[in-house]
Amino acid sequence: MSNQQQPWSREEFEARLQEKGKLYHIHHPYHVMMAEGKLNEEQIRGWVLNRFYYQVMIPRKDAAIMANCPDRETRRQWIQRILDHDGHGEDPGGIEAWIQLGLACGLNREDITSLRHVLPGVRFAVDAYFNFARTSPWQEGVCSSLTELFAPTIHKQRLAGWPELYPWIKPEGLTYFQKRVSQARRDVEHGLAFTLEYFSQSRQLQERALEILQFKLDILWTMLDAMYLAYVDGKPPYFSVP
Ligand code: AHQ
Repeated sequence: MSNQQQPWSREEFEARLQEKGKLYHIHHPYHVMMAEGKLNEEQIRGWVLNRFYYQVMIPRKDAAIMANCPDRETRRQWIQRILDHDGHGEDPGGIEAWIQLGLACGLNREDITSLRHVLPGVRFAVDAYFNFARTSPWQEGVCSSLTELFAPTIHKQRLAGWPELYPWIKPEGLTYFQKRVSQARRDVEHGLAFTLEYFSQSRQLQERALEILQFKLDILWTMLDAMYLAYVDGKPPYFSVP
């Protein structure tokens, strides 16, 4: 029984979390095609339109974690994530920056913000993340954000590749990715330190942390599965119904 075993050392536990990076959505065919410049304008715009639902739900997910969290010190840290996305003072925030990405890809604001183009599979995956945050202990919500261990790489990959691969996208659209490189690093510093500490109380909790990270990896992968079927395979929902 795993809960009779000793917890892994912090190093071993972190190594097992990091090892999950091999399942990160940077390896999904949709992102591989994106990084190779193989996506057409409709496939890039479809990705921007669908990912907008993920972006607008992130601050609500973070607010749900805060609502569940009685620990003031954690809330003082976590509130920054909401400000990063919703904006604060002069900074319009990441949601507005994602809209700017959409405008730079030739979309109009209403197409993006109406969410009318969000695929059912993307909506279900994102809502699963939001409902997980609302209904799980706040500590599990903290752990679930750790896919950002692997996020700086994918943001840097876009910043490096898109200007040449997708010259039709206005360069100011990339501001979102630029901001996320440092924000993700800062988020992870807090999230990883907390996870290594809290979940190391037992081997069972450490295994639970890996299970939570896998759940979040599944969410990110499934979002792209829905987009691949719709925009690469040309099989959007109900395509087969005359
Ligand atoms: O833009 C992203 C973002 O704001 C967040 C918040 C964080 C979370 O709380 O789960 N995860 C995340 C991610 C963002 N971008 C994704 C991408 O590929 O552009 C990566 C994603 C993540 O790794 O969870």
